[in-house]
Amino acid sequence: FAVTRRETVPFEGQKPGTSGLRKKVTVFKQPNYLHNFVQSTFNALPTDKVKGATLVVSGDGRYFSKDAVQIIIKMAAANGVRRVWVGQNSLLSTPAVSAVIRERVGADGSKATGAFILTASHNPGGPHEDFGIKYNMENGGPAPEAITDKIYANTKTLKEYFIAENLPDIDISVLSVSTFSGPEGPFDVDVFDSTTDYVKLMKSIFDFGSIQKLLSCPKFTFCYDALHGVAGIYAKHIFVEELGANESSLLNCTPKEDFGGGHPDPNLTYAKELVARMGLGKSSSQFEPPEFGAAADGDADRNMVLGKRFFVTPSDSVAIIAANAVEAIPYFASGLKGVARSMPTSAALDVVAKNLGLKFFEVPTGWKFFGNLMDAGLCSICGEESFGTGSDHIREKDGIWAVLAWLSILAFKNKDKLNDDKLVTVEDIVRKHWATYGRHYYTRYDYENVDAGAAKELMAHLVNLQSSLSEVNRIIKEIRSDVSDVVQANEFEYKDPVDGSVSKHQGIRYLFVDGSRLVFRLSGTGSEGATIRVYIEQYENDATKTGRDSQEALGPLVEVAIKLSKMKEFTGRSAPTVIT
Ligand code: VG1
Ligand code: CO
Repeated sequence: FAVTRRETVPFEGQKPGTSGLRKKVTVFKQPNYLHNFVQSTFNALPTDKVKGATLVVSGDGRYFSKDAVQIIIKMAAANGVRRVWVGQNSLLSTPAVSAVIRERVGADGSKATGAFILTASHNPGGPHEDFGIKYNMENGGPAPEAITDKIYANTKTLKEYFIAENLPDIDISVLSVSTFSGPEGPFDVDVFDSTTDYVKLMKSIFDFGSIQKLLSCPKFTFCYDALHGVAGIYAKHIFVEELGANESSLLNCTPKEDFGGGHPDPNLTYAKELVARMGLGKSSSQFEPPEFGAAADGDADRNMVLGKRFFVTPSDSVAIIAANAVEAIPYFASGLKGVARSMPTSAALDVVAKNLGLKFFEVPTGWKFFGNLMDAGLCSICGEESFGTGSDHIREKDGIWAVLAWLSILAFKNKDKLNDDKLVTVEDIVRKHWATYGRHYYTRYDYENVDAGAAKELMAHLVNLQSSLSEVNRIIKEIRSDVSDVVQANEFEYKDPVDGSVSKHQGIRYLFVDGSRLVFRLSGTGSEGATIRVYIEQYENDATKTGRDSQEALGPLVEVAIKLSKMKEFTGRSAPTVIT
């Protein structure tokens, strides 16, 4: 093949957000739009991570992925990349990409040093919906800010890109290795099986035998909803082929370019079918829901865990996994190095860390911050309130891993009970956890697609208020006299303990005397307007009061959050788009 140099002009707004560049497909389809971002990424990397390197390219299979893969292959060839690894049909979950970078060894001993992941995660897909692209590094984790800042800077000045235009399109539906000869030597495209490496890694972490026993117990019923995302191919391989679950326990496990028209976001609003099946909808007393249910987002790094008629809030989920990991999961048998959560995630994990004497870290939103801690051997398990949970087996959150972790805990708690009348349930485990550690009532209100200017004004108003706590407390007392006092209010700032880098403006916090918290952030993953997230949390350690309905328990604080922020005045919204 030959290398063609094409002149181009910069596009505005190619700044990677919390997790890569996410835009409408119509934006990505503009001539040179994707090309510019890919070339800007190559230019931001050290030369040896491009020339002669091995890169992974794949994603959740959403609309436009197939075109994007061919473009990136041709640009990789032209930029001197030695080989590109593509999952069959360009499918690889985000956690599987991380696993492939870290674990896969090519036939000739080659190892990947990076990946382009093609996904907009939980955002809808299709010709009029979102596409996304992000770059992951040699450790398998998202590019740090130093790199994403450089990529963005490059996008603003880019004048040219390189592409092997006469390289034929690769048939990515068949497993194969194609070799081409270019000006700098050979170039390979290896289309490999999307699940093998990941499944092998999961088998090295969990005791599949004990999970299999649980799944084969007739009293234990199971349901998994991939929301038509890429998780489906892993669910089939792991839950059905390896662990013997019934095919009928899988919902929406065939990946679709438009996720069947749905919103591939595993929460109580968007995972409607699963929520109904698990008896969380109306009139659920007429049937017997499964014991355990779970869902994933488009790229399978998120998880929602449900019990029969019972929702496990993600902040509790990571705390419960951490509290039980050493006993229930072979990978952690020798102990946890430490645990970490993102700032807006509830403090349920903090209490576990304190009780077990574990190192604990609070980082900004987004998985990239956990990676440094893990690389330095400081953290084994971490999570976010946004349905993300994971461990140091890779450098991304991992939806299937979280489900296997829960199944392992259930298998462990039930190992001598499989013949009893009643199994220990998800709800039993969570209630017992609350009784031991106290409960962090938690909810998140999202106001999606509000006017970007209005959102900025609302945030500025909240920052301004922080200069006078007595004024804040006066306003709060007017709204609700039964809410405790704010003792501290600031914008969260993080200094990475490993590399010393500082991330500012990571969310506005109001901390109350009784341990309650209100946090306000603007989303960094949307593709249109702005999304305001309000995180509301209240701690209760009186064991007689941990069983309340969370919306009811949090009612007073929610009212304070909405009125203090002047949500309605700034945005015109009288209700959030999504409550989780
Ligand atoms: C959201 C979540 C954050 C998560 C990020 C990527 O970011 O809040 O916790 O890490 O999505 O998840 P933001 O900036 O919109 O709040 V994924 O599964 O969309 O890659
Ligand atoms: Co995701």
